[in-house]
Amino acid sequence: PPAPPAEYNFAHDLMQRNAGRAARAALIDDHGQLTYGELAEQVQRMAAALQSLGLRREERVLLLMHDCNEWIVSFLGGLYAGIVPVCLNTLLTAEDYAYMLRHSRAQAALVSEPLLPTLESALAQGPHEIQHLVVPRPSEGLSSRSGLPVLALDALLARQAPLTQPVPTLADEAAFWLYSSGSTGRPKGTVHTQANLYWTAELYAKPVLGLTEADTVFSAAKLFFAYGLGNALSFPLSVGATVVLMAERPTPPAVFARLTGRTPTLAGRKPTVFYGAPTGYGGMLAHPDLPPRSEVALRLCSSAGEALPRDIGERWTARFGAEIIDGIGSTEMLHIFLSNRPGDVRYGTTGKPVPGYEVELRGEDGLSLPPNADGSIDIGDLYVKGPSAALMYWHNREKSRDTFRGEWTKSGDKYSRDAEGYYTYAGRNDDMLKVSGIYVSPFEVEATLVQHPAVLEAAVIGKTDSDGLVKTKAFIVLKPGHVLSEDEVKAFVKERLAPYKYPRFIEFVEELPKTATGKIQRFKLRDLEAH
Ligand code: 3SK
Repeated sequence: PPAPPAEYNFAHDLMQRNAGRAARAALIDDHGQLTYGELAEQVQRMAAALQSLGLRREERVLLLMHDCNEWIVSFLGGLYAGIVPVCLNTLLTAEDYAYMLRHSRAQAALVSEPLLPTLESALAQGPHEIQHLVVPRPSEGLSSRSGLPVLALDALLARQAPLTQPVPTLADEAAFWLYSSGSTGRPKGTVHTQANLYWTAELYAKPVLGLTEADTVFSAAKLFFAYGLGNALSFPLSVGATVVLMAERPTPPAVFARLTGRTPTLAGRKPTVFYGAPTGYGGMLAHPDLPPRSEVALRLCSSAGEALPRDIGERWTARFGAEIIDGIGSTEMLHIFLSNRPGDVRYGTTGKPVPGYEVELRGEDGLSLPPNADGSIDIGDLYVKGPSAALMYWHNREKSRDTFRGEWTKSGDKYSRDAEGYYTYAGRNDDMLKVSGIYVSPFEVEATLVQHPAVLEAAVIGKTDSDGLVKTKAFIVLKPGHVLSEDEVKAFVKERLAPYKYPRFIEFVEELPKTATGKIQRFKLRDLEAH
């Protein structure tokens, strides 16, 4: 595909591509539908609305919403006006948001009403520059204890004249941020350009997934994840497809209702493409209400977030006929760069590099590992090169330098390659765990566990369950004379961290294995689990 011109606005590009599809359904959420014509107009009104609130090009606006049509209107409206949406994970705590408010210096927040109380606690925790809160479909008389004005998104849009010309942004201009978490330290504000959205759609969605305007797509992964953003925004809107959006958690019953077109707004329309994560596929296959093949219309499924166990892929395909295309991407590369291909799926592997990207396996000396005589490559650190890499982590030179190395980006994953060129996941090279496709730092969970008055020490590792999926396990040493139940431990963590970070397995032990200098030897605990 050709590189976009130096002056390039992704939202405007989408409008031009879809100019001939004004009457076709673009978005269907829990409340209703927006056609491509309506979407374009709303985006232009949103751009004007953000400007009317005093936001200027390159300033940031927080986007903290459950998936809905307004999420996409807000994101694209920001891009159209050169205003930078900072897309936040809706599952985090007030402490997390307080940091992001300070770090991003966002000037306004677009927030779903159920998330407002947590954001208000964050606003109360320290300095921030938020001047307006904008809420889609607020309840009557909604106000904020922060004292900031609360504006109803619909009314705000209705007052604007659409901005008919986009702000002339550059292809390389900072367009939006996603926060990425690491094993230590604060989340990193990953800054992406206008062109990066174009590249992931051109290199992955069209040639690998073969998305077309005939598709109706549905992503269990939410829009605030890089995976969900491509799945349910940039990919389908690049080809004129229809997107199904769901605000609630992707439980098996909620996903089944969409796959079978059974919600009131879908009225029988069934997704042809579904994107999920391995835990979600495993949960659905085990659920008693799993629909029969005749009730769904899937032609293709996608998986990312963690390696898809072979058995889950095989059972899903046996049930529905559709293959699951497993791939790996990253927040830093915006989407998938190594992937299986429809018609060439090797379950248990992550497939081959996506054309347009190059990958390299490097040894501990940082040099590319040479292939063995049969063409295979032993386990090494995965590096990737491609046009959708982020610019940097905002205000974090050290971590930016460590990850973005010239044309190459360090993924933090370990991989091997077989003689036929298929890549297989071999773990992380930091201590990060991926649980249900979301990063969890064992150190953060340990630091929370030891805050409990009965806990002396704790160590957290990943434990592979019977489906081959990684779950967190905590080993806990109690203070003498104290007792604690597993449920109490789980509740304690859930109250203090984003709830998905709580340990799924708990074992109380007398002591933890340590080095002579007192460092916890997590590898010994991992070995114990494995045998
Ligand atoms: O987890 C992944 O593999 C992934 C895929 C696409 C985009 C972002 C991520 C982290």
